Amino acid sequence: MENVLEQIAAYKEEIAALQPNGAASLEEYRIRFLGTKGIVKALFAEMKNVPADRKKEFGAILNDFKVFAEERYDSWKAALSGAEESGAASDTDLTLPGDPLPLGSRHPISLVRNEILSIFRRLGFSVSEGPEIEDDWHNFSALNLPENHPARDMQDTFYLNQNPDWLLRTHTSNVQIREMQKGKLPIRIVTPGRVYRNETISARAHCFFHQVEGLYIDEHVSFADLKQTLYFFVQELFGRDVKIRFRPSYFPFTEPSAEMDISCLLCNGKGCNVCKHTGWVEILGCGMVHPQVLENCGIDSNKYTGFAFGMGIERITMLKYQINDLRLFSENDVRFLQQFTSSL
Ligand code: 2U9
Repeated sequence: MENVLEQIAAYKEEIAALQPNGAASLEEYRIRFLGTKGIVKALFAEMKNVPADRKKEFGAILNDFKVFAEERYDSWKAALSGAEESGAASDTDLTLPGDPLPLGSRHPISLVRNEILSIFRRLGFSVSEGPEIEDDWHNFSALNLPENHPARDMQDTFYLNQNPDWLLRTHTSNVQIREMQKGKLPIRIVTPGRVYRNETISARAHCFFHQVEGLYIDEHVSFADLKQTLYFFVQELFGRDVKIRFRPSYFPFTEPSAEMDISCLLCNGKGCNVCKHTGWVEILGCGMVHPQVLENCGIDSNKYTGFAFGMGIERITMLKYQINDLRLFSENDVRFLQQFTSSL
């Protein structure tokens, strides 16, 4: 019996020194001490070998030990489940880096728009935006396109059923008109945005697309300022080797008007399918703001002059990334969209 008492004292010391550090070691403890084939059960089985006069004393010591072993188990278990709830001491290693979420990529139109805006920001232009649903005056009349003007036919328009004076803007020039009406000069803005035209959808045309237009109005603004600004712009966008040329054109809102070509990026001006063997590709339209447009917005055209330009972002994106079908931009096919990365 003395041996057994010594053994119980040793077990008590062992248990006092134990610190199970997870569910697995706690279960190991339970099986070893409290299980049906465990130490406590085995010690109770020793009872039959204890002399009758010491059974009471042995029983009390054994009971104490059993209660001690059970209490230890209960308190460890409680501590462990509390710790698991707060995330500690579980099998999860919280110091491991998390599983990365799959990152999307920017739409190529957004990438090129951001690149264009960043170039003009560096030249001192600020970005201005306005409504896509517009009234006839801000979209047409103020821009020298009075009712029944043949130039209105150039841009087939979506009108709203509720009110034939309302339409989906056909260009972002409505933003410039609204800015000019505020009467705060000088003005140096670029206006990115979505525009709408009633066109049959094909590889080369769509019923909506994106533009960036620009406007600079101050005293003494000249066509030379326009040329230098746009030259800087294309060199930044396409590289230092790009060449430019201006061709005379006609827009009702600018006079004189021009279209600007750049040397073909694919064949370096030698002639290919993209430039239709001319060596040049058109990228934007521009001109000096028509004095009548200035007056329409309350700006004194004797004192102020300005230049304006407009470009389709889809067209520039197609040239930059050699994309041959406009419809790819609005189909949201991830196999197409995943191919574009940029820091902007
Ligand atoms: C104001 C005055 C003048 C903006 C201009 C163009 C020439 C032009 C086209 C390029 C391709 C439209 O997207 S496109 O189809 N734009 O050629 N845009 S000058 O002129 C303005 C704008 C606002 C107050």
